[in-house]
Amino acid sequence: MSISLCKIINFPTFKENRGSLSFIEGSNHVPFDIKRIYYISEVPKFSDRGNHAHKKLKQIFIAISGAFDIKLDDGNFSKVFHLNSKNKGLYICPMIWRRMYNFSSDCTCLVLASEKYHEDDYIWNYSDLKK
Ligand code: T46
Repeated sequence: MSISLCKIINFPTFKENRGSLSFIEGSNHVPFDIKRIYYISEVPKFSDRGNHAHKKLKQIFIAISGAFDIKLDDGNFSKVFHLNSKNKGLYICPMIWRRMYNFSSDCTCLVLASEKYHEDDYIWNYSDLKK
């Protein structure tokens, strides 16, 4: 798996005087069937999250409010994304190391996931990912 498969997906958004509405449609905007949704919030200023890869899991990360940075690494190349829009999602394919950091105090990160939670899907050592 290559980091080049990880990309920003734009969600359709209607901005009006009465507010903004964005939507995400299964087969149109998400390249997998959604089996789980979770969200991360209240991350202290200098904390980070992630620091692992997944064997099979595909995910889309959305900064529903606030902002954070995420560094992706496929063992050969790395890339940093700044997520700060509820209208955009970052698709992450399997076998990508990720570290999320620089969370703003108002940040909530919503994650769409292709599988239910399985502890054995996690790769905890970067050297195992390289192998
Ligand atoms: C990822 C990053 C960005 C569950 O019981 N069910 C769940 O669906 C999830 C996601 C977590 N948990 C439990 C497992 C841990 O005891 O919640 C606790 C905290 O999870 P974790 O340490 O995995 O949190 P992060 O932020 O390091 O990682 C999570 C996701 O696990 C992971 O897939 O990519 O967010």
